[in-house]
Amino acid sequence: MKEDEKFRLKMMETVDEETMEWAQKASTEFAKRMSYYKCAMLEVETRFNVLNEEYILEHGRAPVNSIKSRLKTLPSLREKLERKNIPFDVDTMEEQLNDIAGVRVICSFPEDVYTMANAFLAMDDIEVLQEKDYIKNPKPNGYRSLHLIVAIPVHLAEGKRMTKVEIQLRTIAMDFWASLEHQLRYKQDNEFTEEMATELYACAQLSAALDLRMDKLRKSIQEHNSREELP
Ligand code: 0O2
Repeated sequence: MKEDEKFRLKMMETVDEETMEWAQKASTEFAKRMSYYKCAMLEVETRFNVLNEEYILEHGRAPVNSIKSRLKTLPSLREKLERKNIPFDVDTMEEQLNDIAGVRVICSFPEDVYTMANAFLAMDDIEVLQEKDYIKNPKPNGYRSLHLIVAIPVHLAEGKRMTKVEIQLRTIAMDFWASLEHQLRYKQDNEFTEEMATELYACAQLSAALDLRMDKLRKSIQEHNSREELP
């Protein structure tokens, strides 16, 4: 199946009739804008893959464990616009929403998160629009990640188009907690009680402690190896 067809099917996967009607009103322009977001997302992914390769060559280990990308689906876009009281119009959508394209970079160690983020942000054609460091300042529920909103150029036949992408950088431990927390919070039919929130917060503390411990271990292995290499 061609990439375009796969993309179209993915977009339509969860769409109900009403949403389809809503989307069709602006279909051509909408599809065009979504394809720019897809290109921007691929561009961000490629740049992190390149940084990862370069790091492997220099240091012999991979700072990036995996990269996940997603385009917001039509129902999710519509829900967000309605929640924020934003009328559906492709220009307004582009102006007001920062997370239509999202890339999640899962790193091995906390230090890798900052190494990768800094190397990416140092690229001279990237515009940083927003930075939220939930690693240095975790959310009250314990959520940790580094969030960046950037604009990256997409080179089209008619010229360059700066396109917004939300990038979330986190460690494997941070991702493990966030994925399960998201699952528990959204899949739960029952009320989310104070006790459950406290337990989740305790798990977040455990995951942060695990990150610190693994990082310490990495550093001591590195120090040990460099001592061994001394003449
Ligand atoms: P999805 O499906 O992952 O996209 P905004 O998006 O600007 O309206 P906000 O709160 O200012 O909202 O943005 P923020 O704090 O940067 O968080 C946006 C995204 O971070 C969320 O997107 C989640 O992916 C993730 N996130 C933030 N807080 C939490 C949390 O407590 N738990 C988990 N598991 N993820 C979190 P969406 O749109 O919620 O969902």
